[in-house]
Amino acid sequence: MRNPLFQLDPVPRMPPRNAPDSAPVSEFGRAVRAGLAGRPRSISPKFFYDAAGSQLFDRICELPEYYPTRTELGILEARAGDIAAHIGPNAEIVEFGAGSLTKVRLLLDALETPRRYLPIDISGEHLEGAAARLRADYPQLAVQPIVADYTMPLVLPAAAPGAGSRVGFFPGSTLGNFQPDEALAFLQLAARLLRGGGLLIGVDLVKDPALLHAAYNDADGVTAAFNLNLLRRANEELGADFDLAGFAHAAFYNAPRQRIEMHLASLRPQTVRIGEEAFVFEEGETLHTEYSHKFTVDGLRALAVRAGFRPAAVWTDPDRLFSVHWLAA
Ligand code: AVI
Repeated sequence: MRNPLFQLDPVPRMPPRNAPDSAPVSEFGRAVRAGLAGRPRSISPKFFYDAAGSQLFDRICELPEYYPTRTELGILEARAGDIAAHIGPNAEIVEFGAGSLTKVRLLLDALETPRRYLPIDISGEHLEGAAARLRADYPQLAVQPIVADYTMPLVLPAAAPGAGSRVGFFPGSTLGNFQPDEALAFLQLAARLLRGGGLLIGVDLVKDPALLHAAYNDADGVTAAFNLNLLRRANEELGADFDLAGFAHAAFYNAPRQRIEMHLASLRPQTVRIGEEAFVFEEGETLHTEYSHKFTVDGLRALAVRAGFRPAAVWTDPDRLFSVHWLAA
């Protein structure tokens, strides 16, 4: 189940392993070089999701320690009727960062005569395949994929004749991977797009740090492999010479900031080269790769109000691990 944060620009044709990155510099190439040159060193989590990273993320979603996916699905399943009542008939669903279009099926099954589904994803190929499978299973539904970066202002097609309200769908706590100012900007953009309808959004809740720690430090090392895949990707696509054994996955809960932080820590002094450029790492120096912010119910609602929404309903699981909010726009 892929619901990639922030999405990738289309993956450039790959040069051979460790070949110099002589092609026009990709967004990934620019981001890696700038991220390594900056202090603190940092690369956006949107670059996790190449084909290998997306597969690793799918495995994360199945891990016993990683509760968000199954907990959110449980909420959507248990509360589908109530959610559908808030949304109403003939809805037009807009999914932000739609990935493989799996969670939306729970919603579509519960809604009364959903009219049209507009999944937005930057990866066109992936999106078309998933849309074709959805069309086959929901022949009455108009499925109209939109290949775009949903964090950028975008214009949606005019409402279909007879359509009910326009409903955004943003599951998976992907909002938590934004910086706080980016999260607000995204919600403001969504509130404008969805005026007259609303946003159904899933966000992970603040909880016992031990549970959070385990979710991002699984026993099988899948999250570590997901994190380190960024370096493998840089080697493959940019001709970098990261020694993957020279870096360790580091994930911890930053309680004051209510977020998991993921980093890659250099295990020894080393120099990494990309083409002509050299980047020196001290032992213990880190490259930041992801924030995963956690929310309180009230905190998310307050943020939504600042963005122009009216929080209308919230559903959680019995252990209050995760929350799904209906925000009227
Ligand atoms: C996609 N996103 C909401 C995941 C999260 O939990 O922040 C990405 C992830 N990173 C490590 N494990 C999962």
